[in-house]
Amino acid sequence: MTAPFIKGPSDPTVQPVPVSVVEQVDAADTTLHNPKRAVISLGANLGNRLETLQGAIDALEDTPGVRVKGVSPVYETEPWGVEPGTQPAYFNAIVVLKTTLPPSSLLERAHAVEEAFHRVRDERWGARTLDVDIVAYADVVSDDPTLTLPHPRAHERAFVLAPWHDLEPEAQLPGVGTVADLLAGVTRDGVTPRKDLELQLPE
Ligand code: A4P
Ligand code: MG
Repeated sequence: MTAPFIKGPSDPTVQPVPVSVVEQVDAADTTLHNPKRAVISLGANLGNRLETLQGAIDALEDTPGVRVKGVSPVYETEPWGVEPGTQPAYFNAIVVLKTTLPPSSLLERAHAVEEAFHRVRDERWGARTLDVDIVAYADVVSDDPTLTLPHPRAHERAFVLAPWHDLEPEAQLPGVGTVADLLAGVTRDGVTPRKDLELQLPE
């Protein structure tokens, strides 16, 4: 008489799940339970800049695990880091969101939103239809080059600090200082509020 066929842990027909698959599943499941605050900088200097910024805000809101909480005024800004007159002016704005995504997933999403607006990454600081940077994520401080937090150049850029200060006058750049103090220490030359324009908070 043969033994009953019982599927148990020692059953040779049950394949162990490869470690790589387990890791992938775990990564897909890394959402946080309590939402964190993140500050995003948007910049556009090609095409219909206002439409692009609004599209980016709407795309962020359409992301599962992301809620847009605040949108700053729009600034028209001279390109930073390039020869004057070689690139069109930017529109810049700041978005504050609450998210259950960990920082790495938020960065992936930021890149996907850039791609959706056909950003071509050719030269550093080159003209672009859309740039989506993570300025800050909760109180996280990290020098990881893939995602440096806070953004390594945010503290010296009026095109980030001015709209952020309008939206959140009490804001702090984690590990650096208050946005108000930082803004007082940089030039606002070439950073002009466009009071005639407005971005909408998604409904
Ligand atoms: N990366 C690291 N940390 C971050 C972060 N906190 N947020 C990595 C977003 N990305 C981060 O970025 C290069 C790499 O940075 C990414 O792969 C990411 O993993 P990128 O967007 O591919 O290239 P980039 O934006 O051309 O370069 P970079 O160095 O990020 O430039 P910035 O600092 O974003 O500056 N002038 C005005 N007036 N307004 C602007 O908005 N923007 C830039 C871009 C230059 N001049 C500007 C403006
Ligand atoms: Mg960038």
